[in-house]
Amino acid sequence: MNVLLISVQRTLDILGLKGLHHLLLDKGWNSHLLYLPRFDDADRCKVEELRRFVAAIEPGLIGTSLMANDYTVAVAVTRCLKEAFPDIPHIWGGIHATTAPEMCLEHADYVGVGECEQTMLDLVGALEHGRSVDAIPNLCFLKDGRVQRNPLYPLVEDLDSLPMPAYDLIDVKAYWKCQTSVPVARRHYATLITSRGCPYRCIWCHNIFGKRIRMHSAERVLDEMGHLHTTYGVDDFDIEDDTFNFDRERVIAICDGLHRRGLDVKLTIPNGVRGDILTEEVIDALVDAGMYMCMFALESGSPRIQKLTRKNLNIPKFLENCAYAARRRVFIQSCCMMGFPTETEEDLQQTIDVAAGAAFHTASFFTVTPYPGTPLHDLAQEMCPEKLVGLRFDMMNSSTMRVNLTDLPDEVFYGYQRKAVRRFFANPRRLARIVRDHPQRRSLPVYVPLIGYRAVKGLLGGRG
Ligand code: B12
Ligand code: SF4
Repeated sequence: MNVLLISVQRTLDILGLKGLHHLLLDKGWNSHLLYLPRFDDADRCKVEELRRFVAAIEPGLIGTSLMANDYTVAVAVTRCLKEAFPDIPHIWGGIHATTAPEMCLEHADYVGVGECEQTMLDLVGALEHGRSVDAIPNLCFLKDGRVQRNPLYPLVEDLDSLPMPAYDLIDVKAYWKCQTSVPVARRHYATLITSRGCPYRCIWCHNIFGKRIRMHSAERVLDEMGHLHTTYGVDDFDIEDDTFNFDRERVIAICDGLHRRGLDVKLTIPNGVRGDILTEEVIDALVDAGMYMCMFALESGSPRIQKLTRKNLNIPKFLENCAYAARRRVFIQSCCMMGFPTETEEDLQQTIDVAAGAAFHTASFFTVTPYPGTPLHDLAQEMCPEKLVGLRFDMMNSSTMRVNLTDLPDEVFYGYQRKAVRRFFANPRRLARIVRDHPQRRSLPVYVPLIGYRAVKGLLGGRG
Protein backbone atom coordinates (compact mmCIF):
# COMPACT_ATOMS: atom_id res chain seq x y z
CA MET A 1 0.00 0.00 0.00
CA ASN A 2 1.14 3.54 -0.65
CA VAL A 3 1.20 5.83 2.36
CA LEU A 4 1.43 9.61 2.21
CA LEU A 5 2.84 11.42 5.23
CA ILE A 6 2.35 15.17 5.34
CA SER A 7 4.14 17.69 7.50
CA VAL A 8 2.40 21.04 7.84
CA GLN A 9 5.05 22.32 10.21
CA ARG A 10 7.01 25.37 9.22
CA THR A 11 10.34 23.76 9.78
CA LEU A 12 11.53 21.01 7.48
CA ASP A 13 13.56 19.16 10.03
CA ILE A 14 10.80 17.15 11.59
CA LEU A 15 12.17 14.09 13.30
CA GLY A 16 9.01 12.26 14.37
CA LEU A 17 7.36 12.06 10.96
CA LYS A 18 10.66 11.45 9.22
CA GLY A 19 11.19 8.54 11.63
CA LEU A 20 7.78 7.05 10.79
CA HIS A 21 8.52 7.45 7.08
CA HIS A 22 11.82 5.60 7.46
CA LEU A 23 10.18 2.89 9.53
CA LEU A 24 7.44 2.30 6.94
CA LEU A 25 10.02 2.12 4.16
CA ASP A 26 12.13 -0.21 6.27
CA LYS A 27 9.14 -2.54 6.69
CA GLY A 28 8.43 -2.56 2.97
CA TRP A 29 5.61 -0.03 2.70
CA ASN A 30 5.71 2.53 -0.07
CA SER A 31 5.83 5.69 2.00
CA HIS A 32 6.02 9.25 0.65
CA LEU A 33 6.84 12.33 2.72
CA LEU A 34 5.43 15.69 1.66
CA TYR A 35 6.21 19.07 3.22
CA LEU A 36 3.43 21.65 3.08
CA PRO A 37 4.69 24.32 5.44
CA ARG A 38 2.50 27.23 4.43
CA PHE A 39 -0.42 25.62 2.68
CA ASP A 40 -3.35 27.94 2.07
CA ASP A 41 -6.55 26.42 0.71
CA ALA A 42 -7.61 29.80 -0.67
CA ASP A 43 -4.83 29.41 -3.24
CA ARG A 44 -6.53 27.40 -6.01
CA CYS A 45 -3.26 26.64 -7.80
CA LYS A 46 -1.78 25.11 -4.65
CA VAL A 47 -4.97 23.12 -4.07
CA GLU A 48 -4.96 21.73 -7.61
CA GLU A 49 -1.25 20.96 -7.46
CA LEU A 50 -1.69 19.07 -4.18
CA ARG A 51 -4.64 17.11 -5.51
CA ARG A 52 -2.73 16.14 -8.66
CA PHE A 53 0.17 14.97 -6.52
CA VAL A 54 -2.09 12.85 -4.31
CA ALA A 55 -3.96 11.42 -7.30
CA ALA A 56 -0.64 10.27 -8.76
CA ILE A 57 0.41 8.53 -5.56
CA GLU A 58 -2.96 6.93 -4.81
CA PRO A 59 -2.30 6.55 -1.09
CA GLY A 60 -4.28 4.10 1.00
CA LEU A 61 -3.67 6.26 4.06
CA ILE A 62 -2.69 9.90 4.65
CA GLY A 63 -0.92 10.80 7.87
CA THR A 64 -0.43 14.36 9.08
CA SER A 65 1.82 15.50 11.92
CA LEU A 66 1.10 18.67 13.83
CA MET A 67 1.95 20.93 16.74
CA ALA A 68 -0.72 23.25 18.13
CA ASN A 69 0.37 26.14 15.92
CA ASP A 70 -0.04 23.96 12.83
CA TYR A 71 -3.66 23.11 13.56
CA THR A 72 -5.23 25.61 11.14
CA VAL A 73 -3.05 24.45 8.25
CA ALA A 74 -3.68 20.79 9.08
CA VAL A 75 -7.42 21.43 8.93
CA ALA A 76 -7.06 23.18 5.55
CA VAL A 77 -4.96 20.39 4.03
CA THR A 78 -7.19 17.60 5.30
CA ARG A 79 -10.38 19.36 4.23
CA CYS A 80 -9.01 19.99 0.76
CA LEU A 81 -7.99 16.34 0.35
CA LYS A 82 -11.17 14.92 1.81
CA GLU A 83 -13.26 16.92 -0.67
CA ALA A 84 -11.33 15.44 -3.58
CA PHE A 85 -10.67 11.94 -2.21
CA PRO A 86 -13.42 11.13 0.28
CA ASP A 87 -12.44 7.45 0.53
CA ILE A 88 -8.84 7.92 1.67
CA PRO A 89 -8.62 7.71 5.46
CA HIS A 90 -6.62 10.35 7.36
CA ILE A 91 -4.69 9.90 10.56
CA TRP A 92 -3.28 12.80 12.56
CA GLY A 93 -0.45 12.42 15.04
CA GLY A 94 2.19 14.40 16.91
CA ILE A 95 2.00 16.59 19.95
CA HIS A 96 -1.28 18.39 19.22
CA ALA A 97 -3.07 15.20 18.23
CA THR A 98 -1.79 13.66 21.46
CA THR A 99 -2.97 16.46 23.73
CA ALA A 100 -6.23 17.33 21.95
CA PRO A 101 -7.43 14.16 20.18
CA GLU A 102 -11.14 15.02 20.37
CA MET A 103 -10.60 18.30 18.58
CA CYS A 104 -8.49 16.58 15.93
CA LEU A 105 -11.16 13.93 15.30
CA GLU A 106 -13.43 16.68 13.99
CA HIS A 107 -11.22 16.52 10.88
CA ALA A 108 -9.23 13.27 10.89
CA ASP A 109 -10.63 9.74 10.81
CA TYR A 110 -8.01 8.52 13.28
CA VAL A 111 -5.71 10.10 15.78
CA GLY A 112 -2.46 8.47 16.92
CA VAL A 113 -1.69 9.33 20.54
CA GLY A 114 1.92 9.49 21.79
CA GLU A 115 4.61 7.21 20.43
CA CYS A 116 3.20 5.76 17.24
CA GLU A 117 5.77 3.56 15.56
CA GLN A 118 3.94 0.27 16.13
CA THR A 119 0.51 1.92 15.78
CA MET A 120 1.34 3.13 12.28
CA LEU A 121 2.55 -0.33 11.25
CA ASP A 122 -0.59 -1.93 12.74
CA LEU A 123 -2.89 0.53 11.01
CA VAL A 124 -1.28 0.23 7.59
CA GLY A 125 -1.33 -3.56 7.90
CA ALA A 126 -4.98 -3.61 8.96
CA LEU A 127 -6.09 -1.28 6.15
CA GLU A 128 -4.13 -3.25 3.56
CA HIS A 129 -5.66 -6.57 4.58
CA GLY A 130 -9.15 -5.27 5.38
CA ARG A 131 -8.82 -6.12 9.08
CA SER A 132 -10.57 -4.24 11.86
CA VAL A 133 -8.66 -1.31 13.38
CA ASP A 134 -10.83 -1.26 16.49
CA ALA A 135 -8.27 -2.70 18.89
CA ILE A 136 -5.10 -1.00 17.65
CA PRO A 137 -3.31 0.54 20.65
CA ASN A 138 -2.76 4.34 20.75
CA LEU A 139 -5.52 4.85 18.20
CA CYS A 140 -8.49 7.17 18.78
CA PHE A 141 -11.50 7.34 16.49
CA LEU A 142 -15.22 7.98 16.53
CA LYS A 143 -17.40 4.95 17.13
CA ASP A 144 -21.19 5.36 17.15
CA GLY A 145 -20.63 9.10 17.48
CA ARG A 146 -18.41 8.75 20.57
CA VAL A 147 -14.66 9.02 20.88
CA GLN A 148 -13.01 5.65 21.42
CA ARG A 149 -9.56 5.97 22.99
CA ASN A 150 -7.69 2.70 22.82
CA PRO A 151 -5.15 1.80 25.52
CA LEU A 152 -1.55 2.73 24.81
CA TYR A 153 1.29 0.44 23.84
CA PRO A 154 3.99 0.30 26.52
CA LEU A 155 6.61 2.95 25.75
CA VAL A 156 9.50 1.75 23.61
CA GLU A 157 11.92 0.76 26.39
CA ASP A 158 14.94 0.04 24.26
CA LEU A 159 15.29 3.00 21.92
CA ASP A 160 18.20 1.23 20.22
CA SER A 161 15.66 -1.33 18.98
CA LEU A 162 14.22 1.32 16.64
CA PRO A 163 15.93 1.16 13.26
CA MET A 164 18.42 3.87 12.45
CA PRO A 165 16.82 6.30 9.98
CA ALA A 166 17.14 5.02 6.41
CA TYR A 167 19.35 7.94 5.40
CA ASP A 168 20.08 6.34 2.04
CA LEU A 169 16.44 6.91 1.09
CA ILE A 170 16.42 10.64 1.72
CA ASP A 171 18.43 13.55 0.45
CA VAL A 172 20.38 14.41 3.59
CA LYS A 173 22.10 17.37 1.92
CA ALA A 174 18.81 18.95 0.78
CA TYR A 175 18.15 19.89 4.41
CA TRP A 176 21.32 21.96 4.52
CA LYS A 177 19.60 24.64 2.45
CA CYS A 178 17.10 25.24 5.25
CA GLN A 179 17.71 27.51 8.19
CA THR A 180 17.36 25.83 11.57
CA SER A 181 16.94 27.34 15.02
CA VAL A 182 20.73 27.63 15.19
CA PRO A 183 21.54 31.09 13.81
CA VAL A 184 24.33 29.93 11.54
CA ALA A 185 23.78 29.57 7.81
CA ARG A 186 24.86 26.86 5.38
CA ARG A 187 25.91 24.21 7.86
CA HIS A 188 26.43 20.58 6.94
CA TYR A 189 24.19 19.57 9.79
CA ALA A 190 21.93 16.81 11.00
CA THR A 191 19.47 16.84 13.88
CA LEU A 192 19.42 14.07 16.44
CA ILE A 193 17.14 13.08 19.29
CA THR A 194 19.08 10.75 21.55
CA SER A 195 16.51 10.25 24.31
CA ARG A 196 12.79 10.40 24.96
CA GLY A 197 10.93 11.51 28.06
CA CYS A 198 11.86 14.04 30.73
CA PRO A 199 11.68 13.57 34.50
CA TYR A 200 11.00 17.26 35.22
CA ARG A 201 7.50 18.62 35.58
CA CYS A 202 7.42 22.18 34.23
CA ILE A 203 3.76 23.09 33.97
CA TRP A 204 3.89 24.50 30.46
CA CYS A 205 5.39 21.39 28.98
CA HIS A 206 4.11 18.42 27.02
CA ASN A 207 4.15 14.89 28.39
CA ILE A 208 4.27 13.04 25.11
CA PHE A 209 7.01 10.57 26.05
CA GLY A 210 6.39 10.11 29.76
CA LYS A 211 8.21 11.26 32.86
CA ARG A 212 10.95 8.67 32.75
CA ILE A 213 13.89 9.31 30.49
CA ARG A 214 14.80 6.58 28.00
CA MET A 215 18.04 6.90 26.15
CA HIS A 216 19.85 5.59 23.14
CA SER A 217 23.15 4.08 24.21
CA ALA A 218 26.24 6.21 23.67
CA GLU A 219 27.49 3.67 21.12
CA ARG A 220 24.31 3.88 19.05
CA VAL A 221 24.46 7.69 19.07
CA LEU A 222 28.08 7.50 17.94
CA ASP A 223 27.21 4.99 15.21
CA GLU A 224 24.59 7.35 13.83
CA MET A 225 26.92 10.34 13.98
CA GLY A 226 29.72 8.33 12.41
CA HIS A 227 27.47 7.13 9.59
CA LEU A 228 26.24 10.66 8.84
CA HIS A 229 29.78 12.02 8.97
CA THR A 230 31.52 9.47 6.79
CA THR A 231 28.72 8.85 4.28
CA TYR A 232 27.29 12.35 3.84
CA GLY A 233 29.90 14.73 5.19
CA VAL A 234 27.76 15.92 8.11
CA ASP A 235 30.06 17.75 10.51
CA ASP A 236 27.63 19.65 12.72
CA PHE A 237 25.05 17.97 14.96
CA ASP A 238 22.07 19.65 16.61
CA ILE A 239 21.01 17.62 19.62
CA GLU A 240 17.34 18.34 20.26
CA ASP A 241 16.64 16.19 23.32
CA ASP A 242 14.50 17.53 26.11
CA THR A 243 17.27 17.03 28.69
CA PHE A 244 20.32 15.70 26.88
CA ASN A 245 22.55 16.22 29.91
CA PHE A 246 20.37 14.28 32.36
CA ASP A 247 22.79 11.35 32.45
CA ARG A 248 26.26 12.85 32.88
CA GLU A 249 28.08 9.60 32.26
CA ARG A 250 26.36 9.07 28.94
CA VAL A 251 27.20 12.61 27.81
CA ILE A 252 30.84 12.05 28.69
CA ALA A 253 30.80 8.64 26.96
CA ILE A 254 29.46 10.26 23.77
CA CYS A 255 32.08 13.01 23.91
CA ASP A 256 34.91 10.55 24.60
CA GLY A 257 33.61 8.31 21.82
CA LEU A 258 33.82 11.16 19.32
CA HIS A 259 37.54 11.53 20.12
CA ARG A 260 38.12 7.78 20.17
CA ARG A 261 36.51 7.35 16.76
CA GLY A 262 38.33 10.34 15.34
CA LEU A 263 35.11 12.15 14.48
CA ASP A 264 36.00 15.79 14.01
CA VAL A 265 32.56 17.36 14.33
CA LYS A 266 30.78 20.27 15.98
CA LEU A 267 27.84 20.15 18.37
CA THR A 268 25.00 22.45 19.34
CA ILE A 269 22.23 21.91 21.88
CA PRO A 270 19.51 24.28 20.63
CA ASN A 271 16.67 22.81 22.67
CA GLY A 272 18.62 23.40 25.84
CA VAL A 273 20.41 21.76 28.69
CA ARG A 274 19.15 21.58 32.23
CA GLY A 275 21.67 24.18 33.33
CA ASP A 276 21.71 23.55 37.07
CA ILE A 277 22.74 19.88 36.86
CA LEU A 278 25.73 20.48 34.61
CA THR A 279 29.21 20.19 36.03
CA GLU A 280 32.48 21.70 34.82
CA GLU A 281 33.56 18.20 33.81
CA VAL A 282 30.52 17.77 31.56
CA ILE A 283 30.88 21.27 30.07
CA ASP A 284 34.57 20.59 29.38
CA ALA A 285 33.74 17.27 27.73
CA LEU A 286 31.12 18.90 25.51
CA VAL A 287 33.35 21.83 24.53
CA ASP A 288 36.28 19.54 23.83
CA ALA A 289 33.96 17.43 21.64
CA GLY A 290 33.03 20.50 19.57
CA MET A 291 30.06 22.20 21.27
CA TYR A 292 30.01 25.82 20.14
CA MET A 293 26.43 26.85 20.90
CA CYS A 294 24.02 25.92 23.64
CA MET A 295 20.65 27.02 25.01
CA PHE A 296 20.52 27.62 28.77
CA ALA A 297 16.80 28.13 29.46
CA LEU A 298 16.27 30.37 32.48
CA GLU A 299 12.52 30.85 31.91
CA SER A 300 12.06 32.92 35.07
CA GLY A 301 14.38 34.76 37.44
CA SER A 302 11.72 34.75 40.14
CA PRO A 303 12.07 31.94 42.70
CA ARG A 304 8.31 32.21 43.30
CA ILE A 305 7.54 31.60 39.61
CA GLN A 306 10.13 28.80 39.48
CA LYS A 307 8.14 27.11 42.23
CA LEU A 308 4.71 27.88 40.79
CA THR A 309 5.72 26.47 37.41
CA ARG A 310 7.52 23.48 38.98
CA LYS A 311 10.66 24.15 36.95
CA ASN A 312 12.44 24.58 40.30
CA LEU A 313 15.68 25.68 38.70
CA ASN A 314 18.57 26.21 41.08
CA ILE A 315 19.28 29.70 39.72
CA PRO A 316 22.70 30.32 41.36
CA LYS A 317 24.04 26.95 40.14
CA PHE A 318 22.56 27.55 36.69
CA LEU A 319 24.25 30.97 36.43
CA GLU A 320 27.56 29.53 37.61
CA ASN A 321 27.53 26.82 34.92
CA CYS A 322 26.47 29.30 32.33
CA ALA A 323 29.37 31.59 33.20
CA TYR A 324 31.78 28.66 33.00
CA ALA A 325 30.49 27.62 29.56
CA ALA A 326 30.77 31.24 28.38
CA ARG A 327 34.38 31.34 29.61
CA ARG A 328 34.98 28.29 27.42
CA ARG A 329 33.65 30.45 24.55
CA VAL A 330 30.37 28.61 24.04
CA PHE A 331 27.84 30.96 22.44
CA ILE A 332 24.99 30.92 24.92
CA GLN A 333 21.39 31.52 24.03
CA SER A 334 18.69 31.72 26.65
CA CYS A 335 14.95 32.01 26.78
CA CYS A 336 12.68 33.47 29.38
CA MET A 337 8.93 33.17 29.73
CA MET A 338 6.94 36.18 30.84
CA GLY A 339 3.27 36.32 31.75
CA PHE A 340 2.31 33.42 34.01
CA PRO A 341 -1.00 33.64 35.89
CA THR A 342 -0.40 35.65 39.11
CA GLU A 343 2.97 36.93 37.84
CA THR A 344 3.63 40.35 39.36
CA GLU A 345 5.76 43.31 38.33
CA GLU A 346 8.30 42.20 40.92
CA ASP A 347 8.52 38.71 39.36
CA LEU A 348 8.92 40.19 35.88
CA GLN A 349 11.61 42.56 37.11
CA GLN A 350 13.49 39.65 38.71
CA THR A 351 13.58 37.87 35.35
CA ILE A 352 14.93 41.00 33.70
CA ASP A 353 17.57 41.46 36.39
CA VAL A 354 18.76 37.85 36.37
CA ALA A 355 18.87 37.65 32.57
CA ALA A 356 20.65 41.00 32.25
CA GLY A 357 23.29 39.90 34.75
CA ALA A 358 23.84 36.43 33.23
CA ALA A 359 26.59 35.37 30.86
CA PHE A 360 24.10 34.76 28.02
CA HIS A 361 24.98 36.13 24.60
CA THR A 362 21.36 36.34 23.48
CA ALA A 363 18.02 35.86 25.18
CA SER A 364 14.41 35.74 24.08
CA PHE A 365 11.65 37.03 26.31
CA PHE A 366 8.67 35.01 25.16
CA THR A 367 5.03 35.38 26.07
CA VAL A 368 3.78 32.43 28.10
CA THR A 369 1.69 30.20 25.82
CA PRO A 370 -0.90 27.89 27.41
CA TYR A 371 -0.83 24.82 25.15
CA PRO A 372 -3.89 22.58 25.44
CA GLY A 373 -3.33 19.50 27.57
CA THR A 374 -0.73 21.10 29.85
CA PRO A 375 -1.08 21.85 33.59
CA LEU A 376 -0.51 25.51 32.66
CA HIS A 377 -3.61 25.42 30.48
CA ASP A 378 -5.56 23.96 33.43
CA LEU A 379 -4.24 26.70 35.72
CA ALA A 380 -5.23 29.41 33.26
CA GLN A 381 -8.62 27.77 32.86
CA GLU A 382 -9.05 27.99 36.62
CA MET A 383 -7.67 31.48 37.18
CA CYS A 384 -8.46 33.46 34.05
CA PRO A 385 -10.72 31.40 31.74
CA GLU A 386 -11.82 34.51 29.86
CA LYS A 387 -8.26 34.92 28.54
CA LEU A 388 -8.36 31.53 26.84
CA VAL A 389 -11.47 32.41 24.86
CA GLY A 390 -10.64 33.11 21.24
CA LEU A 391 -6.97 32.10 21.46
CA ARG A 392 -5.89 31.31 17.95
CA PHE A 393 -3.86 28.20 17.30
CA ASP A 394 -1.98 29.76 14.41
CA MET A 395 -0.59 32.26 16.92
CA MET A 396 0.58 29.55 19.29
CA ASN A 397 4.18 30.27 18.71
CA SER A 398 5.86 31.91 21.63
CA SER A 399 7.10 34.76 19.41
CA THR A 400 3.70 35.67 18.03
CA MET A 401 1.48 34.79 20.98
CA ARG A 402 -0.70 37.64 22.14
CA VAL A 403 -2.10 36.69 25.49
CA ASN A 404 -1.55 38.22 28.89
CA LEU A 405 -2.40 35.69 31.60
CA THR A 406 -1.25 38.00 34.42
CA ASP A 407 -3.52 40.36 36.34
CA LEU A 408 -1.53 43.31 35.05
CA PRO A 409 -2.95 45.62 32.39
CA ASP A 410 -1.65 44.80 28.90
CA GLU A 411 0.35 48.00 28.60
CA VAL A 412 2.18 47.25 31.83
CA PHE A 413 2.82 43.59 31.00
CA TYR A 414 4.03 44.15 27.44
CA GLY A 415 5.99 47.14 28.73
CA TYR A 416 8.04 44.71 30.84
CA GLN A 417 8.74 42.55 27.80
CA ARG A 418 9.98 45.54 25.85
CA LYS A 419 12.03 46.67 28.81
CA ALA A 420 13.58 43.20 29.08
CA VAL A 421 14.74 43.28 25.46
CA ARG A 422 16.10 46.82 25.78
CA ARG A 423 17.90 46.22 29.06
CA PHE A 424 19.36 42.93 27.86
CA PHE A 425 20.66 44.08 24.50
CA ALA A 426 21.45 47.72 25.21
CA ASN A 427 24.65 46.62 26.83
CA PRO A 428 27.86 47.39 24.95
CA ARG A 429 29.75 44.58 26.68
CA ARG A 430 27.12 42.04 25.61
CA LEU A 431 27.14 43.31 22.04
CA ALA A 432 30.93 43.08 21.99
CA ARG A 433 30.75 39.49 23.29
CA ILE A 434 28.15 38.60 20.62
CA VAL A 435 30.43 39.90 17.89
CA ARG A 436 33.49 38.25 19.45
CA ASP A 437 31.97 34.82 20.07
CA HIS A 438 29.36 34.32 17.33
CA PRO A 439 30.50 31.39 15.20
CA GLN A 440 29.40 33.16 12.01
CA ARG A 441 29.50 36.92 12.30
CA ARG A 442 28.11 37.61 8.86
CA SER A 443 24.75 36.08 9.86
CA LEU A 444 24.34 38.49 12.78
CA PRO A 445 22.10 40.96 10.88
CA VAL A 446 19.29 38.38 10.76
CA TYR A 447 18.86 38.92 14.49
CA VAL A 448 18.05 42.57 14.17
CA PRO A 449 14.46 42.42 12.80
CA LEU A 450 13.53 39.77 15.37
CA ILE A 451 14.89 41.75 18.28
CA GLY A 452 13.25 44.87 16.88
CA TYR A 453 9.88 43.14 16.71
CA ARG A 454 10.10 42.04 20.31
CA ALA A 455 11.30 45.45 21.45
CA VAL A 456 8.14 47.10 20.09
CA LYS A 457 5.72 44.24 20.82
CA GLY A 458 2.44 45.54 22.14
CA LEU A 459 2.95 49.07 20.82
CA LEU A 460 1.09 48.37 17.60
CA GLY A 461 -2.43 47.87 18.89
CA GLY A 462 -4.32 44.60 19.34
CA ARG A 463 -4.03 42.77 22.61
CA GLY A 464 -0.28 42.68 22.62
C1 B12 B 1 12.93 19.22 18.04
C2 B12 B 1 11.82 20.16 18.40
C3 B12 B 1 11.65 21.28 17.62
C4 B12 B 1 12.48 21.50 16.38
C5 B12 B 1 11.99 20.62 15.23
C6 B12 B 1 10.49 20.51 15.21
C7 B12 B 1 9.97 19.17 14.78
N1 B12 B 1 8.75 19.18 14.41
O1 B12 B 1 10.63 18.16 14.78
C8 B12 B 1 12.30 23.04 16.16
C9 B12 B 1 13.46 23.74 16.80
C10 B12 B 1 12.20 23.52 14.73
C11 B12 B 1 11.04 23.30 16.96
C12 B12 B 1 10.31 24.45 16.80
C13 B12 B 1 9.20 24.76 17.56
N2 B12 B 1 8.71 24.02 18.58
CO1 B12 B 1 9.41 22.32 19.12
N3 B12 B 1 10.04 20.72 19.84
C14 B12 B 1 10.97 19.92 19.49
C15 B12 B 1 11.06 18.76 20.50
C16 B12 B 1 12.13 19.11 21.52
C17 B12 B 1 11.36 17.39 19.96
C18 B12 B 1 10.44 16.93 18.81
C19 B12 B 1 10.91 15.60 18.34
O2 B12 B 1 11.58 15.50 17.35
N4 B12 B 1 10.64 14.54 19.08
C20 B12 B 1 11.08 13.20 18.76
C21 B12 B 1 10.09 12.53 17.80
C22 B12 B 1 10.48 11.08 17.64
O3 B12 B 1 8.83 12.62 18.39
P1 B12 B 1 7.53 13.28 17.70
O4 B12 B 1 7.91 14.27 16.70
O5 B12 B 1 6.62 13.70 18.76
O6 B12 B 1 6.90 12.03 16.94
C23 B12 B 1 6.35 10.92 17.58
C24 B12 B 1 4.88 11.08 17.96
O7 B12 B 1 4.49 12.41 18.21
C25 B12 B 1 4.13 10.49 16.82
N5 B12 B 1 3.86 11.27 15.63
C26 B12 B 1 4.45 12.37 15.15
N6 B12 B 1 3.91 12.73 13.97
C27 B12 B 1 2.98 11.83 13.67
C28 B12 B 1 2.13 11.71 12.57
C29 B12 B 1 1.23 10.65 12.53
C30 B12 B 1 0.35 10.52 11.36
C31 B12 B 1 1.16 9.72 13.60
C32 B12 B 1 0.20 8.62 13.58
C33 B12 B 1 2.00 9.86 14.70
C34 B12 B 1 2.91 10.90 14.73
O8 B12 B 1 4.96 9.40 16.46
C35 B12 B 1 6.33 9.81 16.54
C36 B12 B 1 7.18 8.64 16.90
O9 B12 B 1 6.81 8.10 18.14
C37 B12 B 1 9.62 18.81 21.12
C38 B12 B 1 9.53 18.28 22.52
C39 B12 B 1 9.45 16.76 22.48
N7 B12 B 1 10.24 16.13 23.25
O10 B12 B 1 8.69 16.17 21.74
C40 B12 B 1 9.31 20.30 21.02
C41 B12 B 1 7.87 20.73 20.84
C42 B12 B 1 7.20 19.82 19.85
N8 B12 B 1 7.99 22.06 20.27
C43 B12 B 1 7.10 22.88 20.68
C44 B12 B 1 6.97 24.22 20.26
C45 B12 B 1 5.97 25.08 21.00
C46 B12 B 1 7.72 24.71 19.21
C47 B12 B 1 7.58 26.12 18.62
C48 B12 B 1 6.16 26.53 18.33
C49 B12 B 1 8.32 27.04 19.57
C50 B12 B 1 8.09 28.49 19.30
N9 B12 B 1 8.90 29.12 18.53
O11 B12 B 1 7.17 29.01 19.83
C51 B12 B 1 8.42 26.00 17.33
C52 B12 B 1 7.54 25.88 16.09
C53 B12 B 1 8.31 26.22 14.89
C54 B12 B 1 7.44 26.63 13.77
N10 B12 B 1 7.86 27.66 13.15
O12 B12 B 1 6.41 26.07 13.52
C55 B12 B 1 6.18 22.24 21.69
C56 B12 B 1 4.81 21.96 21.06
C57 B12 B 1 3.67 22.25 21.98
C58 B12 B 1 2.36 22.04 21.28
N11 B12 B 1 1.39 21.58 22.02
O13 B12 B 1 2.21 22.29 20.12
C59 B12 B 1 7.01 20.98 22.12
C60 B12 B 1 6.19 19.78 22.53
C61 B12 B 1 7.94 21.45 23.27
C62 B12 B 1 7.26 21.77 24.58
N12 B12 B 1 8.06 21.86 25.59
O14 B12 B 1 6.12 21.96 24.78
N13 B12 B 1 10.78 22.30 17.83
S1 SF4 C 1 10.53 22.20 29.89
FE1 SF4 C 1 12.27 20.85 29.60
S2 SF4 C 1 12.88 20.28 31.70
FE2 SF4 C 1 10.81 21.09 31.84
S3 SF4 C 1 9.49 19.27 31.70
FE3 SF4 C 1 9.71 20.13 29.63
S4 SF4 C 1 11.35 19.03 28.70
FE4 SF4 C 1 11.50 18.68 30.92
